[in-house]
Amino acid sequence: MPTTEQLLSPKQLSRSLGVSESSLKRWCDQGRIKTVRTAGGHRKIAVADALRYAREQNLEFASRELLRLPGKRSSTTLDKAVEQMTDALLQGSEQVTRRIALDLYASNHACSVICDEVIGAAFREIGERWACNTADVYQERRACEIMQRVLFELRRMQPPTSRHGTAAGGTVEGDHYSLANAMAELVLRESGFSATSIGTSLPWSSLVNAVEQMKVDLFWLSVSHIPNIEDFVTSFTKLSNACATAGTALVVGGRALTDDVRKRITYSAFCDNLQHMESFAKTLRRTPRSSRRGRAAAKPSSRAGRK
Ligand code: B12
Repeated sequence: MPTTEQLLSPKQLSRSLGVSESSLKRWCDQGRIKTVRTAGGHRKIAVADALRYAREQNLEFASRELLRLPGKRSSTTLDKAVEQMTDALLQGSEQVTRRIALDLYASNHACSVICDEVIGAAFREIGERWACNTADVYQERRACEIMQRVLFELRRMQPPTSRHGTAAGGTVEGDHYSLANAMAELVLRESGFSATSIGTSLPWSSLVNAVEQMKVDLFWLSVSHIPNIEDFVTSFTKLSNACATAGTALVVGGRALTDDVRKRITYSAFCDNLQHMESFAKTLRRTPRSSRRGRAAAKPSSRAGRK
């Protein structure tokens, strides 16, 4: 499996895309495909940039080839992929799980769709089976470990980017749910943000420090578990105020943010899922950070889930 940093020659890439080498060199020179020059003046293309081009142009088979996925595609529909991924995760098969996720990526599905509609759905099913005692605790935990690694691999496939702004986020102390947090980072990176997860189970004071010091355009908080609602609401207000002062949009999501909790807190956008956050992030892309200062967290502004 190639890494995103690995460089391809125009000849290698033209073969993957099924086009002539001269056309490919022309596209490189026109800036349609990001190209670097070696010390000797030869054009080279990073796998990540080649993949991005293939995904933009809907070149599914080229993407598969660039990822060097062997054999036939694993899944034809998202529903089938959910079924296959649930089985693979419960069986502890990292190889099959990776293959399904990368196949979807190579088939040009957005990361937000893969996360919401396949991985999220597979974990809901695993949660059901755990609740009905048809899946053991170790199977659930092992599935999380596998998925963390697969998400990291998808992240490595992405080209480095910060074209549209900066983002950071995490979960608050007592909330150990790491997958949605990693997915938020992945999806924002795909939306062109330089996004950094600052981790899970962080003290509120540290979240506030991060907002003040990192000065990002968007701060996300994933909330899957709230140990004490009163404490949560009080501490959340401090985070919200810090975001308002910094001109940072505060985006929240997660199963623990029930209607009752949401009525008591202020944020820029609540998102039911990652596709909603992706839409919201797009609305921020053209707004210069300075013009949002002082009002981002004070007023809800998302079409994805206005408070
Ligand atoms: C894995 C898991 C755990 C793991 C997580 C480990 C890890 N490294 O992440 C651990 C071991 C921590 C765990 C513990 C517990 N769990 Co648990 N867990 C799950 C499970 C199976 C999957 C959760 C998950 O990661 N899903 C994948 C993510 C991607 O999906 P998601 O959370 O639905 O998130 C989506 C949206 O909410 C949204 N979203 C979420 N966050 C954000 C953030 C932003 C910014 C945005 C935009 C969107 C967004 O987008 C996501 C993708 O669509 C769920 C099952 C379920 N139905 O969710 C049970 C589940 C949540 N757990 C449950 C329970 C009961 C527990 C425990 C109480 C068990 C116990 N007795 O100890 C503890 C509580 C621990 C705690 N203090 O937090 C119950 C909750 C029931 C309820 N009514 O609340 C569930 C529903 C299982 C069940 N069917 O009964 N759990």
